[in-house]
Amino acid sequence: MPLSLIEEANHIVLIAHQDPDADSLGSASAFYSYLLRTQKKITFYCSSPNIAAHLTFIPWTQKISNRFPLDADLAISFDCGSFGRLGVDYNGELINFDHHISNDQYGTLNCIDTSAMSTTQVVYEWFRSQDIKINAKMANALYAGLMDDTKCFRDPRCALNIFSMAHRLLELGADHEQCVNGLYNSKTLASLRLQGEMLKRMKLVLDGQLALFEVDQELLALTGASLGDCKTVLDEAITLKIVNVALLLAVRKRGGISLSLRSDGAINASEIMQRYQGGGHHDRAGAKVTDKPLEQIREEIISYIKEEM
Ligand SMILES: [Mn+2]
Repeated sequence: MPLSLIEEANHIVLIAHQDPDADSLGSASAFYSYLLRTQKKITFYCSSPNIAAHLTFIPWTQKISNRFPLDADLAISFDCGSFGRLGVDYNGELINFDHHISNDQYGTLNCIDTSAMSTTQVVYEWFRSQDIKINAKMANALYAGLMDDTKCFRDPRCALNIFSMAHRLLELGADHEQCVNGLYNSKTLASLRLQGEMLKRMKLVLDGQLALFEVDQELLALTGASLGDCKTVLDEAITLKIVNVALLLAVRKRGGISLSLRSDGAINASEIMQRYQGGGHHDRAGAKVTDKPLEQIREEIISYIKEEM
């Protein structure tokens, strides 16, 4: 049980993954609030030095440190599908809270529900199973992760349990307006400019079923956007009626190619990304490749997609 590991620990580190999203930060944040009730030392860790400004409405993000404490005797990771996503080479006791289908169970204890729509849902269910009181701060953090991972409840798999959870969290004090404004009304001009350029350059292949995007550092410099800004365009492309899959190949600053794949269910994105040591979910996944040129990766992935469709 996670509870006994937690009870025995003195210094607990909560880990959000590299380049954290609202789900990873929200689940770690809710846990941070919960652990404040104990007398333990807590560190909120993330290896990425800068947290995106639009996510700083999530409670406790100002406490995040990118230095991993040496005296930690328990770490809890949130939304990290693989050990590499932790961004730290820690080999002590580790609880792994996650919902990625590709999670490789790297924890001492793994609390993984691949049917959950967000890691905040896994944490919420765990709090409920332990009769842990959820205060307004925790509710807001859990709600932010749920909202982000369900694309603002637009995911077709949102069922009654998701709306019940949302309802309950709102009753407990989650702030819908703050979450919507933080997650959807905080775009930068650079990211919108980038989206425009990417859509202009989008190629439709496989009879229009695959939307293909390629981004290099020049395009990022031209628009002033970051690599992280590219992914939202994939979600736009998939809303085209004929498009079932969207693929992004982006050249990274320090070499290598960053891959992001979105599927409307036609193919298993996670399986394809696992061929490149990446992973994720059935409908969205990613990987980083350093040993192959972009052209080769592009052609390989197109043929994998073709096989599956
Ligand atoms: Mn997630």
